Amino acid sequence: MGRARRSMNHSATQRPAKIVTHHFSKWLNPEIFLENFGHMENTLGLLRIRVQRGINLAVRDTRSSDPYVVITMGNQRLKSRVIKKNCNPEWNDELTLSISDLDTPITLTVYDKDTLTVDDKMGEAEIDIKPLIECLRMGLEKLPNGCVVKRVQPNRTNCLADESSCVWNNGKIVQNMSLRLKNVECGEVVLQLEWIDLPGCKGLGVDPMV
Ligand SMILES: [Ca+2]
Repeated sequence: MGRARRSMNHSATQRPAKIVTHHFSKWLNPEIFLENFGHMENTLGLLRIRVQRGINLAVRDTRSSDPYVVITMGNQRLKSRVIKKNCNPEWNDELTLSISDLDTPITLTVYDKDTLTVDDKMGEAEIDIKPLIECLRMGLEKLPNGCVVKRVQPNRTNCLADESSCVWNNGKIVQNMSLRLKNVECGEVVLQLEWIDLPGCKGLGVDPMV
């Protein structure tokens, strides 16, 4: 105690310790901040993934599954909550990745939560953020709400189940997509992507491509 007090008194006469993180905390909710701090120096921005729901997911228990979503990018791994006994779950969870390299693959995997055994896989898909990034780099401003900026068709190289659209929504562009899960008999996941610029980060830059 005495030692601690001496130390405090001593430091009071010195310059206060530099608080590195403070000015970021004003801009972020604590959850995002804790998930992403540590990558800031190379970060372009954040990608918020709203994992909305699953459709006709595979059965991995007797009659149903207890599905949750895991999103991985490089060494980041984010999990949604578990919805019990439901192959058409409504997660409505927001998972936020810190993006430092636009070419690092983003993988979404669905698992069935089990208590006594290892969780079973229920398929996976890649999330392609390139169309959204292209839209953001157009530097668009003040479009009418709901205005479609870009449409992306399902093809062999993406995992889209249906046409996906990048839409102007309250001052931002969001991309709505349904992903068809691979390496599984059935199932789709519906989600929405949104880019978040961070103060102090490099950002995406506006065209031309950098
Ligand atoms: Ca289970």
